[in-house]
Amino acid sequence: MLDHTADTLLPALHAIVGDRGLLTDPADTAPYCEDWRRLYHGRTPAVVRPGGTEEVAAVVRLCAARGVPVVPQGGNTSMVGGATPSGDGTQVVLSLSRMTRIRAVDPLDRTLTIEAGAPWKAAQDAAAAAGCLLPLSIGSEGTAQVGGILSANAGGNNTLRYGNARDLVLGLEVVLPDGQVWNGLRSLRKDNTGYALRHLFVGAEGTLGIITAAVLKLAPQPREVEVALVAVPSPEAASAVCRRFLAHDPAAVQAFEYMSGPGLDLVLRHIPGAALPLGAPAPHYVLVELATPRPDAGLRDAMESVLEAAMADDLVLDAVLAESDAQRAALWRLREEHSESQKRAGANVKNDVSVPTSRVPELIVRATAACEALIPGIRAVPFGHLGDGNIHFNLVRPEDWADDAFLARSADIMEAVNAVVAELGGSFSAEHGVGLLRGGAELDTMRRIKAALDPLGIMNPGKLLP
Ligand code: 2HG
Ligand code: ZN
Repeated sequence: MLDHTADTLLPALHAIVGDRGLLTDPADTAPYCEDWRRLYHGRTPAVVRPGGTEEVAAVVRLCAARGVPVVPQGGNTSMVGGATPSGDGTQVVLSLSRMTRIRAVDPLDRTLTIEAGAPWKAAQDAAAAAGCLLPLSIGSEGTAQVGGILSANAGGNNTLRYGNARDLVLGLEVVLPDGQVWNGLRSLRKDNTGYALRHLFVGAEGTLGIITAAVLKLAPQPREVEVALVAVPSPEAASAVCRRFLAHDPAAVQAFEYMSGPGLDLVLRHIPGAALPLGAPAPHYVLVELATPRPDAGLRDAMESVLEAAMADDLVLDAVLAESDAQRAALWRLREEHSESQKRAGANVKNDVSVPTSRVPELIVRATAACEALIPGIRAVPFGHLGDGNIHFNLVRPEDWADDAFLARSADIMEAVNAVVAELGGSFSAEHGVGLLRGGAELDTMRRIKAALDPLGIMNPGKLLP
């Protein structure tokens, strides 16, 4: 740790945020220095927890004046280390977790104005209480915060219908790297006044400034919802079933998720209470959710007729439809517990990749073969958002390997997966953030934007840009 940091920075931070807003004891700061996967480990002289936008701005001004790097952090659920400070103990963590106010809900304009530290679930609940839906839904929504979800441009389960986080943002309030506050909390659906600045900060992982509040776009609340777990013989069949649902009624497909047989098996083995509600295990599964605000849509008939026709064409092996809210939650749990069950099964390598939706089956088949050729016994457990082309191509270590030995092969494994992704015209970073593989004019432009907004390079250094 730098001497000046300990001697004069901490009192200066304390003067801004007070006792409640400053953690310096390593026992208190430790949880902020490690990521959810426990893969990234950092150190920090202080975690600051400002109580409002002006305090965030004052902290950033102070850090800018002293050249101290700032790592913004939300619920700390990143799977790619986006919010973990470096190991040299020089970076201050700025946690938004005290800024949880709902500033406004407007059911007429269908907007929600909310502070960045509110858990996403609180935002969803506020929308629901006003008779609206905040569409984006992800497994970590109880802990992940608004600012983190926007900074990672998270996707989640409903992207095929409503888009990703970026598509839900109408306006932002941002503390810039020099401590200025940009109040862009507009709720306009059309606003062509120059560059769309808000889109710079969404997906920027806090490298250009700190999002402190947002205006989010809401949707009508569904009146009817149907969920089915469907066993399918192949990834190709999974994809074909998705196309059939979309052809039947694109406006009703709320989620279309893929799970591999081995992936679901890990959930059944490692998650207490998880059970397969089908007669026999299958090689592949999909989870379909149909939803509509229409009162008369007949979703149950739609679900049954599409599945029956698909079964007659050998695209579906078996299916179960949820008969209650509890069953719907139990089916979704089989999908949402994939990450946790993989964590419990041993070291794993994650690849958050996307390809054009039509090429998902090829991705699954080819990347599985490539990884199995590389490391016999490796457990390929791909799953995710088939409907929008984003698959979590995760690999768990062979049963008899040590975690460290497996993690030492991470780069080889990622290379094998990414070679397939590249051939299919995909991206190796889809919805989890951070990754950047592009070069040339694209990378050059990004570097210039970074240099223009953050000339001192204090905002979340080392993330996003190599
Ligand atoms: C999901 O879709 C998340 O459940 C987590 O994006 C993915 O664990 C993962 O790799
Ligand atoms: Zn996902």
